[in-house]
Amino acid sequence: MTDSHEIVAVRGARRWDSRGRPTVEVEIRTPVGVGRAIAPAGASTGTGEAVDLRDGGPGFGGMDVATAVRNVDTVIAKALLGRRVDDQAGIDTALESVDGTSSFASIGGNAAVATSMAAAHAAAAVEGVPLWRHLNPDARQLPLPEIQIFGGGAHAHGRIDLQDLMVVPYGASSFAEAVDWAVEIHRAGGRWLDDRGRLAGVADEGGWWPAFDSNVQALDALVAAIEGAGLVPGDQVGISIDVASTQLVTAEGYSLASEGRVLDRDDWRAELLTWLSKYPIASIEDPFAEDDPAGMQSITTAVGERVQVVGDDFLVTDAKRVRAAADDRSVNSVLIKPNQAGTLTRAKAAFDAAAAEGLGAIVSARSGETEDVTIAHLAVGWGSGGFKVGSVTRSERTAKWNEMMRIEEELGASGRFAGRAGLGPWLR
Ligand code: 2PG
Ligand code: MG
Repeated sequence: MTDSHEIVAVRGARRWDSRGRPTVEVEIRTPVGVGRAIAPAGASTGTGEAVDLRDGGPGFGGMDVATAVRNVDTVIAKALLGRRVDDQAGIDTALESVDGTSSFASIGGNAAVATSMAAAHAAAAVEGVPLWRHLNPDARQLPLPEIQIFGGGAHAHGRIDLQDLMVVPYGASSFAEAVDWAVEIHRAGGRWLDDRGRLAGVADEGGWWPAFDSNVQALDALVAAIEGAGLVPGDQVGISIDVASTQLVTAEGYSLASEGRVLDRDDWRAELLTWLSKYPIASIEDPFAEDDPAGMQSITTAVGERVQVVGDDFLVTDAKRVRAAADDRSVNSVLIKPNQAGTLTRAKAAFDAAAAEGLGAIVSARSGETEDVTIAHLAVGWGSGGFKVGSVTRSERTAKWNEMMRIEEELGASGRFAGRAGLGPWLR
């Protein structure tokens, strides 16, 4: 007799992401449960990430995923059929063996992560519980959201150098209230731009695409937006920026193209420290490039007890890199993106390494997303302090916020909003 946990079907399909690019969906069936997941995709990717398999050629800008989908239907299905769907580690190891590279370059990181997440959903479905509860029945914490107000960098054709200008509403009393506040801030930010004729559109993650003259003007506008929403910057709501500075590196140094300035490492550090002292910035991500650990270390040493310093491209959700960064004290928090790792097991190992080393963690979406809400469940099930999804517009973003609000309602009185503690243990 077939076991209710036995994988009886694995199927890939091409779907569309929020940038109009093809992506991989995987569906996994057991006799009693179905799990489905869709791979996200980054734009500002770190070189150490799992690699998405794209077909090249003339169609869809070379971004098609026919080969990755075929891999799901053939080699991946063959490796997984008959396995227990609740053996996440075994499934993820099987994906690694089928692939044979460290970066999933052969089967595709997109095929791997969608398969790994689909298996988790199928296992939860067999048990008849939500994924977060399957991951940890005792989970209680709702994470602190980082919510984008203005988008820039690689997500807005470099109109401004900073990639993500976000808010962390740590003074809110619940996750839902934190989103309420962000919506008002987003509205006030839009009004600020509109009044000055500086509203250029919407960036990739749903934040306003502003026509600012400088990065500092963007920070001024963000402070004004928080105040415009009737909230107190630094007291109720902090600013969070993702510099994504690997994108800024040129042969001459860190280039602020929107301001026509190139800074060497010392001047760049001084510039960042000025921003961090003048503005209520609670969190800064990738302030130095992925290959500049000394830069990361220098800023963490300077501000690490009052500002969350996050490694994204710098750590690419890799447990080994997380442990090395903890030894160097080059970050105090880690961004966790399942598709950078390629499997949930690897992503969880990076998350666990952060926790074991006393670092904070933020489960994060990518700039290319879909209706898939897996990360909301991972954030709660794993006990993440932070949760980064993008802005409060566009359904691929609101799908995640809305799912988190459902989880908060399900937890009811037993739920606990992380608030300021979501910024990680260094900042208590
Ligand atoms: C990041 C993410 C999300 P991308 O850099 O943190 O903002 O962007 O998915 O393009 O890497
Ligand atoms: Mg980033």
